[in-house]
Amino acid sequence: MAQSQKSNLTKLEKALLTILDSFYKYSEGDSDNKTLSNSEAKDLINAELPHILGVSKNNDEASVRDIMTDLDKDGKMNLREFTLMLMSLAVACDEESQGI
Ligand SMILES: [Ca+2]
Ligand SMILES: [Ca+2]
Repeated sequence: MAQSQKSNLTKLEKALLTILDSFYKYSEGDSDNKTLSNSEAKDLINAELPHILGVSKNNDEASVRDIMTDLDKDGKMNLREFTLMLMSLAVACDEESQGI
């Protein structure tokens, strides 16, 4: 997308691009740049979601595995699984703010 188009984007459109940027920033840490490994997911969660989903650096990666949405059970999180995790988090945040 051209820079001139980007500046006209709505807040929600920018948020969607931020999700993509965040995914690829961390997914490209190893040879499989289309998925987040357990270690990449841990780095992403600690750096980008510390207030909503902070995982203690002292925790082993089992806690990250519990958070990861791994629908196809391949031990990695692809973009589809990542976005589903984020949407689940959004619903959880909404419910928490409403005291549900
Ligand atoms: Ca990767
Ligand atoms: Ca997976």
